[in-house]
Amino acid sequence: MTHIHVITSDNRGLYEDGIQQFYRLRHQIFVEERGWTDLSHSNGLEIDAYDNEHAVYLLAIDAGRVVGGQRLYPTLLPHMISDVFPHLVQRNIPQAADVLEWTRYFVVKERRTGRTDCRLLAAMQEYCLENGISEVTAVVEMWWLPRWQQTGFKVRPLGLPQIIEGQPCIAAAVEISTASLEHVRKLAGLRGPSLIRHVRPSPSHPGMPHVAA
Ligand code: A1S
Repeated sequence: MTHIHVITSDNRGLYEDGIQQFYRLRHQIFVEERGWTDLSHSNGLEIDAYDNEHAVYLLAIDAGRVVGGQRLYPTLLPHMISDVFPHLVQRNIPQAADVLEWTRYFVVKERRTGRTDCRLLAAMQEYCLENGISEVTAVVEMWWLPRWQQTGFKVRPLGLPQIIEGQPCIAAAVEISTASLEHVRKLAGLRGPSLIRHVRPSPSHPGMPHVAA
């Protein structure tokens, strides 16, 4: 059974294997499959400057195996749009406590039937709603726009499309809302909250980590 796990600096110690799988899959998918060779590394792991204590990972894990994932990062810190793609934004780069940047989204090949994808999209909306986030920003290839429309996401372009490595790409902001969450939850076949949060046992309550949905 696949569950979407929330991994932050607080519980990362419980997920070292999952995070290593995520880095390895990112290399396989973004470098080897998608051909983003700038991200290539001889160790077969794709890790960048934003894989630090501020990153939040939402990983789809089935019986210990990572089958999909994504990363959220604070826009108040230097992030990918402000550091690498500021030219894709026409006016001000959205930078606020309630705006996160959304990157490194994928589903492993054998799970590309749409269902894991919708569960990851629902997880993103659910996590953001729970944490008072109003929108997420991302740089995407243009084919994401119809995908987002199908999943009921409201999107505002931050600038005009530009060609990056031969592909038309755009910076966009995706609204976080209960309506979007409900829409994508239906597509994912989910009836309610789905995030798993393993919490590190506190010194006063040692023992196994507990799970909160
Ligand atoms: C940044 C992303 C941010 C959100 C953070 O009938 P098809 O096969 O044409 O239907 C496809 C296409 O319409 C479209 N699509 C997927 N990949 C495409 C590509 N490279 N170029 C053009 N169109 C593409 O989506 C439909 C469904 O795709 P799918 O792969 O059959 O199934 P699924 O389960 O919906 O998975 C979609 C994703 C994007 C998750 C999966 O293809 C994947 O992980 N791709 C590699 C990672 C990637 O490119 N991530 C986005 C950039 S990060």
